[in-house]
Amino acid sequence: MATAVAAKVFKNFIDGEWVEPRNGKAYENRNPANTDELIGMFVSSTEEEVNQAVDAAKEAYKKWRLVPAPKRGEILFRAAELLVERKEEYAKDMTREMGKVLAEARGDVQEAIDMTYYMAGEGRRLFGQTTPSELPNKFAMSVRQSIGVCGLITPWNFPMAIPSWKIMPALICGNTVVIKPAQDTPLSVYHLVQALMEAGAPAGVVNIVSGSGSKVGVALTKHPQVPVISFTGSTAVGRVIAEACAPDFRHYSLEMGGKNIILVMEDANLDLAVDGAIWGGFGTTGQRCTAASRLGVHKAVYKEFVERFVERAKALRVGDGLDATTDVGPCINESQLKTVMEYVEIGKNEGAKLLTGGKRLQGGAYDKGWFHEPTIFGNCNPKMRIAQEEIFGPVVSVIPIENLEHGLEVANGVAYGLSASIYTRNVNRAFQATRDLYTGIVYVNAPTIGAETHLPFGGTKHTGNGHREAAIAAIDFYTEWKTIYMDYSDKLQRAQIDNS
Ligand code: UN1
Repeated sequence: MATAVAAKVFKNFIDGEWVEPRNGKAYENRNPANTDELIGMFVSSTEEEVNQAVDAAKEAYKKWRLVPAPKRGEILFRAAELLVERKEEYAKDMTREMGKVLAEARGDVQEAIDMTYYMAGEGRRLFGQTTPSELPNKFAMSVRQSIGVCGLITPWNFPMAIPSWKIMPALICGNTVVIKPAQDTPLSVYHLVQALMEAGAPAGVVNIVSGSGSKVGVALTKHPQVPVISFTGSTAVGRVIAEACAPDFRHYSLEMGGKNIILVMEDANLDLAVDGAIWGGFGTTGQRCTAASRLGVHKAVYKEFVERFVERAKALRVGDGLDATTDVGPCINESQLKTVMEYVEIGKNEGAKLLTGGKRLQGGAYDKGWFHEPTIFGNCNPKMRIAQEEIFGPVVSVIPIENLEHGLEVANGVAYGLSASIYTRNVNRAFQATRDLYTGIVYVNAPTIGAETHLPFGGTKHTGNGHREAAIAAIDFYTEWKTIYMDYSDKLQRAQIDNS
């Protein structure tokens, strides 16, 4: 039975208004830790709603692009202040709709706060270059120009942080946005947008169209008035988006899967490495693109490390993220839980050694949610599917390694390249690893998770398509360079000819 609490009906947010869907029906958003709890009803929108939102964003763009960037920054700054005030409330709602433990939900809201302040500050920078011309009486510079309506498609695992990574840089650069939140976590996007609107973002600058990837996502990616698409999600969907964007040269940024490794060398501080492996592997129930789903452990410390790691994993308390004693929350939904269970079977069949976990948690309150035991497979061959494919759940594959060279080969021997880490006390090895790990992010003596908003975020190979989120890198994606030559000589000056 649905509880009466917050069974609120959310409409799409278009042109500054909550609008009745023209065609889309409502769907339920339930708490993954307790599916009796209905978080709210959201619109399963269709192409019609997308068109309406894009029209609004296109109209709003005409004025927004001309608002001085420092003024846009002031709006972002006020939005950040509101998020600070509401952090606890928004974090609790996030735990209810997504399942991650409250401390992590607070971190998620904090990441959105950090990004919003950071991009607010960018309003007074957005630097270009000025440089001497090769010709006399001529001036040269480059400036950033906004692009237009950005279609943003965001995932459920960082329900507020990742939307902020896309919305804030898009806005500060003078673009307008239509965002499609993940179906499982629209509420956190509504909260984020609420803060922006109260902070003074004009109508139409940010629009929300909720619903499925197959309807809303597809409609956005093929809309001729949406020149920019930013997507975070699976590699399979990213490929579809790339194909949809290619024919008319739409800009698209893809943040996709990961199969991140922690290398534990024989000289590592093992206590620290175990802490890192637990946090990296089971934080957010392993549902991070940056999760440490592989461990490469030097054979000299393999036995000892694995014993300690398994013991710690066994002690993790799985449950409702709002309960202060919970370490690991549920999987996001039934289908994700099934994927985890399928991979456990795959691992067993491949001959990996199940060291702990391996089962769905059942009985009592567990029956109302999508809980799975923290699971560790040992003695994995790096070519096994559980050591190659992204699982996105609480499953870690441990691979014995011979030495650093072997560890690096294993680390780089996957289709993805998001994050990697090495635990060692040898500075030479640390530098060699930072040089030779072919990933977008490398950590030394820290797990594979924990990126900060003022540094570029993203990955190589099948993780991304060469763009980065966060930091100045995001500004590069949401603007185009315009190079301006100002000739004040009053005569024709031919570059490369008259001055040679
Ligand atoms: C993700 O895993 O999808 O670095 C994003 C981290 C977080 C962001 C993760 N700051 O783990």
